[in-house]
Parts: sequence; C-alpha cells; structure tokens
Amino acid sequence: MRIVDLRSDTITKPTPEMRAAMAAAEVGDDVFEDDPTVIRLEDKIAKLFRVEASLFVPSGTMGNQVCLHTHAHPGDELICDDESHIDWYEVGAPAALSGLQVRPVHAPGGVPDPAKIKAAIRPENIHHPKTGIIAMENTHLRSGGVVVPLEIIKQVVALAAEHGIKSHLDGARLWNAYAAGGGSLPDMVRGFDSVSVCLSKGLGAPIGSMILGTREFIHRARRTRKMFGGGMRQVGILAAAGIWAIDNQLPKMAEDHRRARTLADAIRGIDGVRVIPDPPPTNILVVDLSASKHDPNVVLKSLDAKGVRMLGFGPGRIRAVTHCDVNDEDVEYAAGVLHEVLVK
Ligand code: TLP
Repeated sequence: MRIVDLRSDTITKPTPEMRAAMAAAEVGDDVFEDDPTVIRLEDKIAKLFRVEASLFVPSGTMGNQVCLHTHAHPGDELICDDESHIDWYEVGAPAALSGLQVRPVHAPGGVPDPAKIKAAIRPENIHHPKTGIIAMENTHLRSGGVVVPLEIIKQVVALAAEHGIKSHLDGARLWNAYAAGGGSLPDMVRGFDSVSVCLSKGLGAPIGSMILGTREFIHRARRTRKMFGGGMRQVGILAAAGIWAIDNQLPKMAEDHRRARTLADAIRGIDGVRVIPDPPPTNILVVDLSASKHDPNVVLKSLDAKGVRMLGFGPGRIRAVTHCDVNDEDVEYAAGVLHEVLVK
C-alpha cells in the first residue's frame, strides 16, 4: 500500500545525494569552533540573510529558546501571539528555562496587530513586569502557514526598537514565506534582534536550525547553547546536509505549496468542510470539520487505514503538511483518499 505521510514536514528523510554530501563532509570539533563545514554553513546563512553572524543549533525549539534566554532577564514579560509555537509547543520553556512570563496577544489569522502589541507593552511602574521581548512567527503554523506581510513585520520591529524591547522571529518556515513571495530573505529578518530558521522542515535536512543576529549576540548565544547542552562536536556531517538542502531544496519549495493547494481543491465544497485559510498560502493545509458530521479522530483513522497520515490540530481540526518526500502522484492519491473519506 502507498503511504503518504503528511503529518509534518519534519518527517523527511535524507536523499542519497544529501547522504553523499554528509559522508564527504570535512569535520572538526565545533565547540572549539574548528569544524570547517559548520563554519561554511554559518557563513552561507549569514550571507543569504545579510546578517553579521549565525549559529547552528540542533532544533527549532532550541533556536527559539537560546535566543529568548540570551535576551532575557528573569521576571521579564515575553509578548507573543496566543497561537504561536513558542506558547503552544515548547513545553513551557520560556518560564522554565529563562524566567519569562508569557503575555499572549491575539493575532487574527496569524497576523499580529501592531496596535494590540503596543497596548500590551507594560508602562514603567514598580508593580509591573518589564516587557523584555516581542516574538513573531513567519510563516504562522497554527493559522495554516500564513505569510506575515512585510509591512506588519516592519511595524512590529519598529515598535519594539522604539520601546527598547528586544524582537525575536521564529522563522522555522521562513523559507516557505520566501517561496510564497513574502519578501526577500534579508527583508523578512531586517531589524530583528534574533531570528531562528529551521533546516529540518521544508528544506528536508534531518536535523538543525540556525540562529541569526549580530556578531555580539551570536557570541552570547553560543554560550547559552553550551549551557543548554547544545554544544556539538564533529557536527559538520549534519551541517553538510543543511548546505545541500539550501542549494537543492529551496529552489523547489514552491512545489510543496502547489501540492497543498491540490489537496484543498479535492475537498472544497464538501458539506461542512472548511479549509483555513482557503487556498492554503504555503505548505500547511488546515481542515476544519467542526461544521460537518465528521469526528476528526474517526477521519484520521479512516485516512490512516488507506495509507494517508495526517494529524489532529485542535478541536474539530486536522492538518496535512506537504514536503519534499511527497511527489505529485502521492498528493493525487492523498487528495483522492481525503475526498473519499470526507464526502461519505
Ligand atoms: N513544529 C512541529 C511541532 O512542534 C508542532 C510541527 O510538526 O509543525 N517553530 C515552529 C513554527 C514550528 O512549527 C516548529 C516545529 C518549531 C518552531 C520547533 O522546531 P523543532 O521541532 O525543530 O524543535
């Protein structure tokens, strides 16, 4: 039976060519900053985004948390949106690791409202926590891979700078925002005090994320990474996968977006079934079944029985994420199965 695994774009496996690049990688001890392939990756990323420096970390979660910790003073408040990955899926790390109090602010459809963020900034008062950091997410996962408009990014970054507050971008899927026409890579990160981007989602690398910032920030983030146990040794074999992924997968990423739209096309118009947003802007298809007769858990089981894997995504919702390990035939098959299960 054909298996089409759409649970996440984190599930991709390295291709034979990527494995060959990994096998051929020169390595050294990266804690001593001696690994030539890691240095090559960090330089490549810094140049791509036109920032001073970058740092290789094991995961997107570590990328976000190393940045937050490097900025944070315990007791500070972190403004992020109420549907953000940092708030939902990082195991309470801002509080546990950095003493940050999270102040979630609603961002309709994944796009923050600068006026709401401004209103959440604490005035100077002996009773209040200090607003220390404002975080954004682009693309925005829980709203269905929404690309945050450049104008909004600029306003939020300017607002943070004006108030002396640090700004952080969770850009786990910033590559998708780029492929969808959300802006150039430098434009989408300009002005942030820190950014984290993932190699192991749409780009298809087996592991790894990159932190971006000034040389001074990256120097401090390197110490935080070591403290969190993320100092790695002969890790050039993994950095080589990242370099290969940027050169070979990034140019193809828009295909994942087209395939997500193919899935949406197959179910549009079925009674009570809604795609959010429709059409899906990038590689994430969120299907809201709450107005239909379907129980999402039963739907997931029926799909799985036919080899199509998707995930529950909050009350009444399921999601599919397209990625480089599914091709047009896989998506045609999955679209057919999804239609068949939902139309019943
Ligand atoms: N997202 C995963 C799960 O954690 C939900 C997924 O399957 O979508 N920021 C964003 C916006 C993310 O979507 C993720 C992963 C991360 C950060 C964390 O990356 P990792 O999994 O590498 O720690």
